[in-house]
Amino acid sequence: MNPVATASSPVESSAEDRDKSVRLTAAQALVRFLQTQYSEFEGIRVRLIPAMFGIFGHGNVTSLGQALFEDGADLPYYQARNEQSMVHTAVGFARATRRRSTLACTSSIGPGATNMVTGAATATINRLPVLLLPGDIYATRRQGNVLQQLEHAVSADVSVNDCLRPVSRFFDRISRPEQLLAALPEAMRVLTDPAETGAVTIALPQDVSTEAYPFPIRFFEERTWRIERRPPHPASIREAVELLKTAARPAIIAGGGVHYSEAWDALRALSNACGIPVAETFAGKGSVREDSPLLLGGVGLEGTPAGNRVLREADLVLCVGTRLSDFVTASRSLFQHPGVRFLSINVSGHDAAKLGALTILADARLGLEALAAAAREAGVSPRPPHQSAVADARLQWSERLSREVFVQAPGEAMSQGQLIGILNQAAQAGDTVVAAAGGPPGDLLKIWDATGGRNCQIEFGYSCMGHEIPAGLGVRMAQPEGEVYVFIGDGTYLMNPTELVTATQEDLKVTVVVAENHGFQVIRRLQLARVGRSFGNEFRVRDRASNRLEGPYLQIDFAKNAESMGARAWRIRTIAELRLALEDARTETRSCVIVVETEKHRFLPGSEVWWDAAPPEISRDPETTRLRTEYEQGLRTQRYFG
Ligand SMILES: Cc1ncc(C[n+]2csc(CCOP(=O)(O)OP(=O)(O)O)c2C)c(N)n1
Ligand SMILES: [Mg+2]
Repeated sequence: MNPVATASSPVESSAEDRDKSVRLTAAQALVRFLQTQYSEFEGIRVRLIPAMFGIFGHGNVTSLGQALFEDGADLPYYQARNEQSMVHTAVGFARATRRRSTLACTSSIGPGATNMVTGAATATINRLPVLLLPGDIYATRRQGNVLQQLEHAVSADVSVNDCLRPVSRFFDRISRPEQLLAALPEAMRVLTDPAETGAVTIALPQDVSTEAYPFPIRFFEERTWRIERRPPHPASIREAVELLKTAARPAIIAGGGVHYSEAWDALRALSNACGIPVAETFAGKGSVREDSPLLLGGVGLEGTPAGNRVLREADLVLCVGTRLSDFVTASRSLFQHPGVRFLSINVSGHDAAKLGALTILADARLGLEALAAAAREAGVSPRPPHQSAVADARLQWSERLSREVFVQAPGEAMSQGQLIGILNQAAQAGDTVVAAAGGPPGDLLKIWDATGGRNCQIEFGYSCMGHEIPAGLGVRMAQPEGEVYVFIGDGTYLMNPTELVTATQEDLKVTVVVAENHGFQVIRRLQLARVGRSFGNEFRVRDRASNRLEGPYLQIDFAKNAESMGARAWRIRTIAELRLALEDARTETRSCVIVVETEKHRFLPGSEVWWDAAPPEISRDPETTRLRTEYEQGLRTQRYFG
């Protein structure tokens, strides 16, 4: 089923009906309201919230549960296994629809609600809309303290749902049913505002959500929320083009905003016309849709050495739709040109102003188009020395890839780099790979070829282990065609495999590729680089003598676990087996889990940048002390840009 395609028939009421009202409970009003909300972008109208996920408890079963049963014909209800997961599903769905649409998530009070906090943070940090509907404690309070109520010693009106405030872009607690009349339109506005969007939380006290109120009929009329493109101010374009005219080594950093604004063509046009190379962030991966001599790949800590070399020497950096996190800027140590200037196109003033940039507060496409037009008028053209430096950096990296990454090291298991290479070859136009934590996101940023329609959805705003499988379900709900590859480590699989049950229940096929490297290996790699000792990161049994996790590696049957939830599973050791499994998986209708034994301590070449992750200032271990000194040297490369 494709919930995006679900649309109710228009609800139109006559002028005299409009002032009439209908008595509904708060939950019934909410369910009816959600069924008449649409978003519109570039003339395409879709249901803003086409479905609701949930897990019922005493906080929502008699209210929203009843309302969905009686009034929810156009709001299909999906059951999740864990409240955190359902928010991740909504995040995956929202990203795949490029923020035109999202899902609602209902939870009971207490633990169900707090389980959503991590999902909410994932949504808000990634600037992706989700609607959260946690149950809440009684408003009347005549019952005394209810099951799962936190009794705050000095703030009687605080409930655990207040934990959702800092991770929400809008929060309201409905202590009277009629408050929905104000709260819900504001919730929809925030969800559809490109600059403000994120998690929106409407907390529903258990008693209030079953209470009735005469809601005006007009409240339930269809409403379309236009997602607008903000045009740039001409003055900011004039200033920006002055910078472009004089720059000798300009470079672009393309972030998630390029995708949300569908600015791919505008990006390519500006890049080609002015000869500006493009590096991509995690969220911006795939911004350059066809291979180009100006595509540098990833930037920053998990970027390519090619991208980082060009950015290191850039004298003008044009940041488009990016939050410029430390992974992108290498903790603000990447940009080393003494006179480097920054230009930012962003819908969010907060992000635009970072690094003391000259800001173009605008939609990415409109900003890029205006800049390209102004640059053409000003006669900005490619600079040949810059072009050849870019070509040289690209060539060096691609040679290194064939020499060091896509080759089998003797006596070793398959490397994660080889695995990604095979998966990339198997992927076709319209397929999507999803990743969030462990080695996969960084390695995908570095070597996944996202051109030719092989989409890459990396959640690296929160880099939340456990996001991936549920998010894959969300992608599948938005994209009925093409394979959805969820690429995760064994640690992430163990944290949250259970939405595979939901995949089976709803016939939402995902293909999970698990790199089994027997531990939290990316963190062990960091530990060795910054502390110098391996401790507590591998999946090994306790060694009695050392009393540490240094015994034999655990034997975990991931395939059996996946099969128990209705998936088809493979255990893979060789490249030939992997190719065959991926072929079979494409024709399989069930969800698939391909468990690949990968070399534990073999990593991709580094990105050749520094990162601010500090070793301890004090240690009795000379190796740790040495690493601290090395770190402090790197600290000198960190710069202040305003
Ligand atoms: C919920 C959560 N807890 C902890 C972390 C910190 N963390 C980042 S990567 C990682 C290891 C992941 O292990 P695995 O999935 O096996 O991937 P690998 O590192 O082996 O590639 C951990 C613990 C996180 N990102 N998310
Ligand atoms: Mg692992």
